Amino acid sequence: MARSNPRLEAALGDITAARVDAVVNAANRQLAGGGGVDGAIHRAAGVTELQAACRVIGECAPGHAVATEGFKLAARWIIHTVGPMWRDGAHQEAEILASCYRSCLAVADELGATSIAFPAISTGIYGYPAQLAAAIAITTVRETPTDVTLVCFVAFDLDTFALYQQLL
Ligand code: AR6
Repeated sequence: MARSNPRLEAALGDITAARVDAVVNAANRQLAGGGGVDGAIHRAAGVTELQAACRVIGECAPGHAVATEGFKLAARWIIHTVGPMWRDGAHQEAEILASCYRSCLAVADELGATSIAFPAISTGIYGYPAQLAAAIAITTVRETPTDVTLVCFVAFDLDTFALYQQLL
């Protein structure tokens, strides 16, 4: 299939309701579940099933991505990626965050997913400044060759939504 630029959209709301092939989870290295969007995805997909699938995979290093089924989600797959914990910006945070977006698109291509929804990876519990993270998210997706045709950036708060709208 010819690679062309995907359509990029911003949305406001709960990513667990996204009608896409693949929903991205902002996970931790242990894939152990947690709070924030990770907790919401586990609850919506089914905690027992998703935890079991994650246990089979084991770990995921920051900047990488792995896939499980979507279980009870409308989405067929969940792509789990581990963002950087923000320290001061001098610890490869930007490189690792960009790598998350690239890795998720690569996994989506392997799966044959053509639509994907991203949360604002690392901007919650991991403390990444939202404006910097939004710029990396959109720039990286724009620069990454992929067969995905629709990328939706799902904000959970109005400020993040406004950032995406400005950048798109
Ligand atoms: N839909 C869309 N976005 C959401 C939702 C939701 N249902 N819930 C929260 N967000 P965070 P991180 C937004 O903390 O910073 C977990 O414990 C949230 O407002 O979920 O990458 C993991 O297990 C923020 O904008 O992820 C890790 O330990 C964004 O999602 C750790 O948190 C990311 O916030 C990962 O931290």
